[in-house]
Amino acid sequence: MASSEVEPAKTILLTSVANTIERFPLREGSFSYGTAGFRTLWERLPSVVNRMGILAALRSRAKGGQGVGAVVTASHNPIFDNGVKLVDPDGGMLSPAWEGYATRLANASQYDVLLTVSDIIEREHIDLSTVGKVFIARDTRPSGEILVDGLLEGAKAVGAHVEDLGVLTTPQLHYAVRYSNLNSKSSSLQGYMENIVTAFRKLVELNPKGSDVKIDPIKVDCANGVGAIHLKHLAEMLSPLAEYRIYNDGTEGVLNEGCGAEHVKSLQVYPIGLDAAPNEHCCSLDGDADRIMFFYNNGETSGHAEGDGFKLLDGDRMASLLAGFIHNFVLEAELDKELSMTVIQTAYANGNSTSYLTGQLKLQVMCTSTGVKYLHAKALEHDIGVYFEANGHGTVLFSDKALQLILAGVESNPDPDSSKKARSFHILLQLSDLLNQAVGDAFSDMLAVQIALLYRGWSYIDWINCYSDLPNRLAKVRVRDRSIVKTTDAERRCVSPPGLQDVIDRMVKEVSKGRAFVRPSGTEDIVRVYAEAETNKLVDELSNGVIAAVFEIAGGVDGKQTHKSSK
Ligand code: 16G
Ligand code: MG
Repeated sequence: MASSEVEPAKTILLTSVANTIERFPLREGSFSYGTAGFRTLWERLPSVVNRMGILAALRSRAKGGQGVGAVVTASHNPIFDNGVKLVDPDGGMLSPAWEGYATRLANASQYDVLLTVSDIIEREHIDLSTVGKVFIARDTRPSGEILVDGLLEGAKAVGAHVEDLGVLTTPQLHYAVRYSNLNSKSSSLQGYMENIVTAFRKLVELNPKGSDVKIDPIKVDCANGVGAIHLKHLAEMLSPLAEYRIYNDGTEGVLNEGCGAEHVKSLQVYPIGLDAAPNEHCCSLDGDADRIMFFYNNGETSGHAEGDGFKLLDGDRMASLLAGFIHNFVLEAELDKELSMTVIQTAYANGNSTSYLTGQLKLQVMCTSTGVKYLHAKALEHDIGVYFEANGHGTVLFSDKALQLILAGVESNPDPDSSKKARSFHILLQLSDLLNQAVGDAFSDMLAVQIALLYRGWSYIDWINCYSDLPNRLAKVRVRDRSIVKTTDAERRCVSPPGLQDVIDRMVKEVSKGRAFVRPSGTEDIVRVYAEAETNKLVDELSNGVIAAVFEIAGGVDGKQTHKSSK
């Protein structure tokens, strides 16, 4: 665009921004774009969501008009909350550099919005002759529809072409954005479904035991959320090959109330309404279906009625199952010398899962800070990056180099039955299709786990027997100002307030297999305290000791234990 045309174009854009933000006035500030975007009571959000429409359109224009996503969801939060998160053109999380703009815009007065938009245009050298493209989706929250209106208006005000994809899971939106820009797969919802269904079917056919196999039916708690809608469709497409029995589908219960991945993980109890007979395969999705927890009833009674026999298989278990499964085919395809493979975890990963991955499976393991964006970024540095948070977020990423080598292997070995090596190339190719390459996805993770168990002939009991978790505790402590708690070394060490880490170090040293860390939550106004040790008694002592130290040194207000992993 000629420079003489720039100023009029900018003036027109700013006028249009001024008009839209006037319709969605800021009532109060103090918003911060965290690991999950913005998330709070929905009534606080209309102005924020409208401004995120503006930012999404600017981001798209800054990326030469590539598609950008915006999803309205509050994941596992209560139904009266909502949130908004932006998706970059590669289908991943918004670039950290732009998170600052998001926070600035969300808190700006009407006038400052215009200044901020103008500043973003300058700093990011946005060519105002490009046209932006924004994909919008939302979960099933009743407030979603109202909020999407503001999002849509904001994006349109900045001249973006907007495609409202309706009610989708968060990973479906990430997928749509990624493949709208890559053109290598159909980015439509139908394209998403067909992609995973085809990969799953082919993987069943490639199973060395033959395609005439029985896949264990699975009971799926959908948290009364968006997962139910799309799982019904997926289940129809996969019937009668695999059977999904859907619970908490939203027709009666309330979103995330007494159910969902967060509920089963933190309380270690069955979701409401799902009756798990001994050894039946079960799982729980969260409210936007980007994380999953597996569980079963081992038939033992413990006197703890709600959680009798409850056994959880969390993100660490998915990491160990899928990493071992995939590594096996990398070895058989003789790609291990050419491809780097790494498992990425966070400090919350149970110590015994890490020992299993490094000791038994001989895999490299790395640790990053909490939050999908950190794990995803680290996974991208490797040819095969397996990343999972203990809370069930995660996927497996394949680099371009890995995909090229796998494809070349398939092309030179078109018959998968010709050798073990040939079959491995075919299996790896289908796994790279099945596992969502944009972000962790409860659907593709569920299907990948089913495939791994099928190939191995394993039940959940075999899976859980790979290793036993170290007893661990997770607690919340409310402090006067959680921003004084600062960490380093992937959140494993605390550098502020002074003296806290020394106390933790002294306590950890006293305890066999002890480990503990403290970090400020990115989603709640609290500090989290994690501890693990060889026995329940030791971990209780360690956890209580660290909680007391946080109280004393970081200015505690109140605290409680929220999760016991070993009953
Ligand atoms: C968000 C993150 C999740 C992380 C969690 C930590 C995404 C999509 N979600 O839910 O990865 O584990 O925050 O919460 O990145 P915390 O900071 O409150 O412990
Ligand atoms: Mg979620």
